[in-house]
Amino acid sequence: MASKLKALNDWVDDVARLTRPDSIRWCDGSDAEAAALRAEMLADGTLMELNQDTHPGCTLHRSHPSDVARVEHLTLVCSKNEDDAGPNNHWMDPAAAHAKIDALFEGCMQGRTMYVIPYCMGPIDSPISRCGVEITDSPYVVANMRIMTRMGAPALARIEREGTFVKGLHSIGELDPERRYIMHFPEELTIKSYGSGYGGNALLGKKCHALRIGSWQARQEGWLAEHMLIVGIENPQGETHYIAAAFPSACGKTNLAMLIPPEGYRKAGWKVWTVGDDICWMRPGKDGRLYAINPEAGYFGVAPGTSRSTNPTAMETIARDTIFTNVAVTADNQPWWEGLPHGAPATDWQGRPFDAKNGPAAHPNSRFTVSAKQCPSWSPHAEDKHGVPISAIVFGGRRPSLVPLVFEAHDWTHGVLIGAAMGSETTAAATGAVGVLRRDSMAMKPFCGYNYGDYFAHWLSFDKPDAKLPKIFHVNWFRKGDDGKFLWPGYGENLRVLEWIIDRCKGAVGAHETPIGYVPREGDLHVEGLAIDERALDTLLAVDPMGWASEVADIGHYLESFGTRTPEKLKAEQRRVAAALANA
Ligand code: GTP
Ligand code: SPV
Ligand code: MN
Repeated sequence: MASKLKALNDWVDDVARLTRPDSIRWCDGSDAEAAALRAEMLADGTLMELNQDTHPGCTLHRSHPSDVARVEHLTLVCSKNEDDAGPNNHWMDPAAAHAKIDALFEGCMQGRTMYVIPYCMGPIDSPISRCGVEITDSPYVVANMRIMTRMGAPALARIEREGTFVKGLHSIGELDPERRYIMHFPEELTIKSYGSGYGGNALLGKKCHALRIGSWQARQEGWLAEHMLIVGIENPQGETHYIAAAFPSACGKTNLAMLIPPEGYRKAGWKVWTVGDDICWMRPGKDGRLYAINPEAGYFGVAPGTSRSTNPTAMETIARDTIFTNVAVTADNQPWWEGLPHGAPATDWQGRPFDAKNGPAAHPNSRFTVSAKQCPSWSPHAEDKHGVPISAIVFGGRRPSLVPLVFEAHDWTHGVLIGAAMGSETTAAATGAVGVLRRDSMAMKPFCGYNYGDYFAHWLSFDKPDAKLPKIFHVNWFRKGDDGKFLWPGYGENLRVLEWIIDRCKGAVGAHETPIGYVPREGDLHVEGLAIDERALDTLLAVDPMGWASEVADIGHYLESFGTRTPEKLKAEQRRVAAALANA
């Protein structure tokens, strides 16, 4: 098979000439193709079958022990002009970058099969969706892309109709951390990834296309490509409000997107509908509201911490036909990770007999890949081609101190400042130290494909006279007490905070105005039936003016780090908040 599109055939030929695979396979996305690929991977050990009685259709993949997370220091944005990539990205001149990585690609697929994967990010009939083609020598990548995107014949037909597509070239190479690069050429709509087979480094539709290249395109075309979940909250009256929330990697997006209401809420008739758990593409509709689609078709979720008590919806979703990566297994070959109350690990994520001396049994960034359609709370509107209307945008991160449970921005400009100022402790989703507080504007630090200063200006540009923009909020589920324990129970109980957020959007509940924004007063948040003491709640809702004054001063320095690209309007907003704190 080949394509009707000459540009695609020519590119595939060029890549084959460079990488010299033994054979080329065009992926049509069919069940027969998936079954054949699975059989091959089981035969060569790429996949292992898990207990088919308890986990039908489930398999395990162990990645190379040095290849278990995104590699931010080896991820580059190669724009013509270095300033366009900005200090938030690593940059290389495009010609030098192509030369460097093409030397690695030279002959790298000898003895291997080269797969050509046409895919569509978003519902196949949606005007908001965009297509790409990933060329890879990893069958594991094919299997994951089949779950995570709309892959195969329908995507190819759309690409042939449109004539344009994002080009992604990937090879696992020799999996040598010294010979690993994830490069983006936004002006050429091109991605080149070498030397990693893991997640965001290798499934090029996800972070590379849908966020880094996507954010670049979104800026040019007037929309937003964001690291956000999308969730619909249906109240007992049957109204559904959609919320888009940006939390950094491993900070709770999947969990919030699949939330199970606390018992009292469930009995009263509250329901939660999952639209997306990681990426959100939004654009203004004719009525001035922002409409969002989930460009993905599956979840690549964090396994550790997922259990019947924290996320029963995810547990049900992953009960069958799921690829597990780097989890442990029990003696009877069931997948296992830290946080599961039952079972015990017999074999760790590297395939060694489990020994607590070697660290956790499952890698902290071990993941499941599963089709969104298996999610019991999958929204009936998740495939709407015009997207769902967004009522509120929520920012959040891991902040052990200072930052209250929830607060609301005064207006859009203040909300953009709150998003730009976001900070969070680093997690195992990327290689490097864990638990270090860093700024992660809009949870896009690893994913914004251009200069953050320009990105802030792009966000501000949505504030037009006819726009009916969502209200903006900030949450923090991760505040800790003096004993080092989380003060807020989190998970399902987060619905109480979402209820306040939705009521604020409707003008139906009060708040206390502070220099950092509107904060719920004690009675504004429904805490009936919640196991939390009053002192913890006081701490969670308090605003410490001294602590915030130094935080906001630090935000000022951070905004300066993007020089003249930071919009004056955002700097003025920072000065306004600093002055309000000084007078508080
Ligand atoms: P990425 O897929 O990396 O983008 O992560 P994510 O933002 O989807 O994070 P996820 O929902 O997978 O959660 C990551 C970790 O945070 C898991 O170990 C969860 O158990 C934990 N977590 C999620 N929500 C909460 C919460 O409300 N409170 C607490 N304390 N932990 C939470
Ligand atoms: C993240 O790190 O934010 C993820 C996982 O969602 S990865 O696909 O590896 O980027
Ligand atoms: Mn993510």
